[in-house]
Amino acid sequence: MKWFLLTTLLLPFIAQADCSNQIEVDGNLYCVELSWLSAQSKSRGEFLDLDEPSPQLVAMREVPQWWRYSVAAIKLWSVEDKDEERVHLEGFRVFPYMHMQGGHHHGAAHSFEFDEDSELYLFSGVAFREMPGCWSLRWTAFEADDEEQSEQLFVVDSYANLSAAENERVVELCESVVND
Ligand SMILES: [Cu+2]
Repeated sequence: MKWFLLTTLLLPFIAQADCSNQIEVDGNLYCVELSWLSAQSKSRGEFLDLDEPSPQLVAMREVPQWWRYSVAAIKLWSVEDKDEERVHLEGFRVFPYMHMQGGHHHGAAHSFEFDEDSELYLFSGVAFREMPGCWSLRWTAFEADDEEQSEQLFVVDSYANLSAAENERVVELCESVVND
């Protein structure tokens, strides 16, 4: 099991590192690279890997047995470190967040942990449920998952289980919510 987890976690990071996403913690800049992994289903409280990539949008009236849970690995390293050694930042967290039309905001159940073996953060157990709004990932080093004490990391606007046309509508929805 451990071997399998390690292999799946490490694979996405063999490609050239991407430092287009940066965060600042205590005056230090870090690169944040996110790789979506296989989506999961949930059966009797247990998550099972599927042959489908994340992120998955869960259709509006989908019954919970068929929900797809999205999973991502997140790599953190110092901007100044040419070796890109993986960093474990105390208190760093990523959480799902939704901006709805009309100004309402809310989060979603999820799990976020640092895997000591791969030295990657694992973000999992989130069902991005379809609704009139836009899902994003925000990061914080504070206790609460609120908007004031966090910053946006990624907008989730390209789902693996949607067609190009459907994803285009998601992008439009996300842009309209931001300008609401
Ligand atoms: Cu919502």
